[in-house]
Amino acid sequence: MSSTLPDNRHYVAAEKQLIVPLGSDTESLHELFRFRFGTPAIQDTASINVKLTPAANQSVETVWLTGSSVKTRQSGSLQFAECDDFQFVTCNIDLSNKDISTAVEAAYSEILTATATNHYPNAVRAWNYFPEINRGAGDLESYRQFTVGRADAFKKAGISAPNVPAATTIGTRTDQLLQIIMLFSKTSATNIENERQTSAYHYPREYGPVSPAFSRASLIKHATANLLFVSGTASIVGSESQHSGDFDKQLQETLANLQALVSKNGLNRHSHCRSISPLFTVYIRNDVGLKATESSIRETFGMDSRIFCLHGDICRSELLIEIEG
Ligand code: 3EB
Repeated sequence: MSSTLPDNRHYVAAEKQLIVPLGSDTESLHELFRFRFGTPAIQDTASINVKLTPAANQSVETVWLTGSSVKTRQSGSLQFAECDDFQFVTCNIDLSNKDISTAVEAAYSEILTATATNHYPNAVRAWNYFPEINRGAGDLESYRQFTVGRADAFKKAGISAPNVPAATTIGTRTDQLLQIIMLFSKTSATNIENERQTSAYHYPREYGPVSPAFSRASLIKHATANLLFVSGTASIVGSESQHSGDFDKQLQETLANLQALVSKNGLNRHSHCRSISPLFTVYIRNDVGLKATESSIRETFGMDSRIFCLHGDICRSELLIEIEG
């Protein structure tokens, strides 16, 4: 399927978001992959119906475009969508009667085994969505059990820090479904850490039996564009959550983290003569602060920022907001 690229520079809180128009004229863009949030479920190999609802009750889709042709296929429990440079791999695993760490280990191992020998060797980005992320106490909390399964699979695949991908891990509120979306690339990525935050893969023991296997961001320097994938970012300084229960302060701390990440690495958009409007996905526990979030992001990153907000649970129960970019 091909589509043309509208001028989306001033597109605000759109139903459709277009990103990654990689180095091609706008006439020949092809759809590589589509995230659907809160839209009627459609089953095909090049999209996923994520079990999160948009906060403003509009339906939202994120469409990834490429200049090269696209092939899709299915193998085992995995779906693949591939173009010249990138490959999306997705799975939907029914968690009924399953232990989350075992299910995650199996899913990640299937993905990493299937991709170990293919043409897209670099794991750039992962999105993980599953229900009841904060259920259970201490090390038995679902999120922590998730990190155990993920760590086992990366270890078996020989992928270790700092080479773990950028990631988002968010709790859903319906269905017993583990949804994993991974992006692989031919071009190698440079992983980036944040000087305000301890690397997640170095978090101390108190935050779980294993440290979470993800990088703060992943940068691909492409012939025609630099692509920066920023992990879900929250109100954490060092390794400690800040401003428990205070939405506004958490929002400001989160934005300070995002800004530190991009400015320290010379990635702030003003250093590029040609950059597309940044795209932010915001995950919030409830609607408190929705308006403040949109205006603060625009103040910090530009009025043309494209923002959409989803209801979801953050992996630490005291955190109310997380933003990826
Ligand atoms: C944090 O900074 C907040 O385990 O995949 C953000 C992004 C968070 C990804 C993950 C967790 C993950 O620790 C939580």
